[in-house]
Amino acid sequence: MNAARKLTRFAERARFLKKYYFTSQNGIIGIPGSFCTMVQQPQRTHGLVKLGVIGAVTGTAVGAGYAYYKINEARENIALEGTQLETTLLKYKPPVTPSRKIASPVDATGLKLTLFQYQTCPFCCKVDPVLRKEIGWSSYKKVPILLTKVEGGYQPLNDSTMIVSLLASYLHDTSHKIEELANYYPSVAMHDENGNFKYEIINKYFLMFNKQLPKDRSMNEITEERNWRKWADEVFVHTLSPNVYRTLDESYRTFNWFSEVGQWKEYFPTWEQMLIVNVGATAMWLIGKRLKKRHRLKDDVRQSLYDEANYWLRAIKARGTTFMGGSKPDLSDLAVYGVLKSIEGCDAFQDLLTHTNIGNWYNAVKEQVETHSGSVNLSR
Ligand SMILES: N[C@@H](CCC(=O)N[C@@H](CS)C(=O)NCC(=O)O)C(=O)O
Repeated sequence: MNAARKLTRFAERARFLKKYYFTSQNGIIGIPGSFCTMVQQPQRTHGLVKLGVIGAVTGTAVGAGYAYYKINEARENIALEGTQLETTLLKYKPPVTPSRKIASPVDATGLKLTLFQYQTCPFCCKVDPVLRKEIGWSSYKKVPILLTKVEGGYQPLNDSTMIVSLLASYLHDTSHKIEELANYYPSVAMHDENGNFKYEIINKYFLMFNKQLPKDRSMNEITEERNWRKWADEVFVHTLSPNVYRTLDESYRTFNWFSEVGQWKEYFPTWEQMLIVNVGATAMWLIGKRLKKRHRLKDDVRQSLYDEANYWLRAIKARGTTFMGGSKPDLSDLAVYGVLKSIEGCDAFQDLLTHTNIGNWYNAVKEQVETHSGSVNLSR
């Protein structure tokens, strides 16, 4: 009823407006003015006041509701602090077709693993779909996620560092089941240093040695490995985005490379692939500038990348070994390698090879990875 009345009034006004508009066009100057001031203006004032009141009331109600929701959410989050996020076993594997299957020629563990990842995400590359519908089944919304087939279902493992620590713990002592080990890495509710609420796996850099410390490694080496892994996540990785999205041109080249290695043309319709490249390249170029500030990179962001790479290389040099782990890469070598591998096709990576000596170390790790040199630890 109300809507019909409004529509009729609108039609009437439109007719009125049309009439005076044409009159004005015909040279009767001032009519539209009087039309406005004498006829329309009082009505508009009423309308405006009414609209203003409605707006204010609605705004206040929505604002109050939102504030109440936020305050409540903050209170609930504080109450959650220190509590553990329940991890549930999936009864069935989510119905997602893997984009590739890898059968390792040297794997003797019998583990059946499904990795949800972005091909060029630095966190994912540490462990090895752009619109993320593939992880719709998960309440954790980041990748990588590793789904492990266990007795009675599938155990999701979230967070690259936790995945690496858990698998390394498993390989150290296979007598513990994956799902048991997962219980040793609880996600605990907390607020970070900026007051943001999050779940964090506080011990994710720790391996579960199960009272059997590795015989060939000192406590100092184990602690160092942990610290360098943390450095890879908290410092080194933050030099990447501002570098690979440094200019709009560079950002486009980076996204085209992502599209190539992620085979986006194969997995997405053309419009989606083009949308991701165009929107992604522009958005990331803008976001890259913010990240540069947030992580206090130098004006010339390349320099920050080189500085951190040199910091890493100096530490290896001080050890006098090929890798941080000695004659074989340890988990910190693999973490830094993974982070860099994610930008292998970018200008920034080529510049890094030209301006630092990281190439020797990088290629040495690459050779170890590609020849599965770590597999000697699997055949015990
Ligand atoms: N701490 C996490 C960070 C993972 C992360 O931030 N992943 C990004 C991709 S590089 C992500 O999934 N972001 C959420 C999104 O894409 O919406 C880890 O190490 O796994």
